[in-house]
Amino acid sequence: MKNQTLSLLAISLMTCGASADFYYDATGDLASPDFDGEAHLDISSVEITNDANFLYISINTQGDLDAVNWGKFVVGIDTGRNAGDNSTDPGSWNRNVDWGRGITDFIGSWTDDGGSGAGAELRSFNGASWGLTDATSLGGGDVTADDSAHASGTQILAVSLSALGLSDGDTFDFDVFSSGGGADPGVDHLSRLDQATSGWGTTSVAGQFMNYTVSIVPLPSAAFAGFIGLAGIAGVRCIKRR
Ligand SMILES: [Ca+2]
Ligand SMILES: [Ca+2]
Repeated sequence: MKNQTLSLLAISLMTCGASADFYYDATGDLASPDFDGEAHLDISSVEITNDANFLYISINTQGDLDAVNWGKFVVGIDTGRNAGDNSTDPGSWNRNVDWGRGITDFIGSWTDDGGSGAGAELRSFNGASWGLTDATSLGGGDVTADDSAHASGTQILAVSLSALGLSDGDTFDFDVFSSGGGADPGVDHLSRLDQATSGWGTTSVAGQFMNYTVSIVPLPSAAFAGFIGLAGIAGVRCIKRR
């Protein structure tokens, strides 16, 4: 049994890159009194995984996204394909955010339709200016948003690896923040366990970005997949935190 346990551990370590990476955040790290009661903006964790074509990002919050009719979630990404940009407009989707560094791409997403849907857009910096790569309203397929887990507080996004210029083995840095409309700050940043801003009128400042490495693992054979399934390790997670 001991040898089997060790073998299963070895398998889990080998397949870790193919399962979701889990990045936790503190809860209750929103400034009072401005953000009191805004549990749907309180990020508790983010999970990222990928397949051969897409990056999948689940942003978990403390609230019920079906119970509110507003809320934005922005994923800032630095792939390193150019020096990046830290401008507010549009580098933080016009929000009052200081990334503390340049980013090359961001996903701006919304949940503010009363729970009946979700949307997102993908914008990228080419080294000189920002451009709109795709949006759910355009339907190009490079970015999608899923509201199926809104009741449990989760915003699910998918973004094309090729649109980000990423392939197997590439590592990128990222942060995620929640926000409201207009020039609101990042109410909660995944990159910070403490308060990122003191209130609606104050610029939020990101902490140290986290990173994710794209790992495209060939599908296991049916027999091997069955073994993994019986072993019950499908839920293995790589837990990361700055
Ligand atoms: Ca939080
Ligand atoms: Ca935080």
